[in-house]
Amino acid sequence: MSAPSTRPASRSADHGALPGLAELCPSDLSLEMFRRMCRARHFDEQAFLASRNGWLQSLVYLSVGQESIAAAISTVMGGAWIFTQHRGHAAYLSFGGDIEKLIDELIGLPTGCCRGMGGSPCIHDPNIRMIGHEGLIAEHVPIAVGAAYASPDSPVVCFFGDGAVEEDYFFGALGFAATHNLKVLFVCEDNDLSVLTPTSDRRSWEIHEVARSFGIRAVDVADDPWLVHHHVSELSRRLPAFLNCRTCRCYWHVGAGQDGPPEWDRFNIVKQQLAGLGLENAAATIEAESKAEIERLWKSRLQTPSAT
Ligand SMILES: Cc1ncc(C[n+]2csc(CCOP(=O)(O)OP(=O)(O)O)c2C)c(N)n1
Ligand SMILES: [Mg+2]
Repeated sequence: MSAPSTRPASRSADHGALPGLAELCPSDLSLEMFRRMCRARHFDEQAFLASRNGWLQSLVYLSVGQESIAAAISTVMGGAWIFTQHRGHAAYLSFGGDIEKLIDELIGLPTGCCRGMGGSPCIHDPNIRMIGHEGLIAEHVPIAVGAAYASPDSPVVCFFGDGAVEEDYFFGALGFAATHNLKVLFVCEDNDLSVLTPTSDRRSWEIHEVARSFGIRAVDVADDPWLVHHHVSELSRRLPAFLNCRTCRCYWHVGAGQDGPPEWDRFNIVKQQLAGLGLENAAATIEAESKAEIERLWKSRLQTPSAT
């Protein structure tokens, strides 16, 4: 029997919505999550241009469209060890990574966060407790679980994609974390694509249900930052836990281009919601300042003598 070809109802910007969360959230927190989204969005819009102009040494994997997940989680779990796979710019920047060091990394300079040797897919920076991956999808998941086993007092946030969860070693890692009650928040950034193949063509099961079958608490929601913040605040009290987060990437799997319009763009939805909360001006100021700062830093780093 062939797999169903239509998108499930869970592929929606409102999946798992809880009405009133944004209204209940303190304004400072709403704006801080948005500030982190802006950092990632405007960084990657500049990375897009730099890649298109041929100024980057490495392949570039953009987080555009997916920024809200790391932005929200980092406001709950700042200071945790962070493991990501190739689409890690938003996590790096949301968890306090240095913008200039990330630009330098993409340009291939020795002043990059990984000395210019890892590039976009392997961001690694011990200064913010971020461990980069090597290239095999999900290979960092057993390593993240091992880190939690070795350091039981340090929580770990492990980001991966919906394609990565199909690797066999992923399941072993999940089971080990459940058996040993390890402090890991597993975060699936579920953009419904493994390169260009949608989930419905790849598998008939849901990863959050697999996590539950191991006895791990799991939720499956869209990438609304207030919703993510709400669930992670609760889940992080008792780890391990699993968050499957439905999201959309706006650009190509790798490089600077667009496959087509995304199903939704959370960044613009959040801006509209902030306006509805009476925070339009504050949000506009945050975005303008963030954009100007990031553009200035990109321009300045691209002009360093060793950048060409
Ligand atoms: C073990 C392994 N198999 C295949 C690949 C080739 N590959 C690179 S990225 C990718 C898709 C990853 O999809 P997902 O985990 O959903 O992350 P996304 O790119 O959507 O963020 C694949 C199959 C790989 N790097 N490693
Ligand atoms: Mg994916």
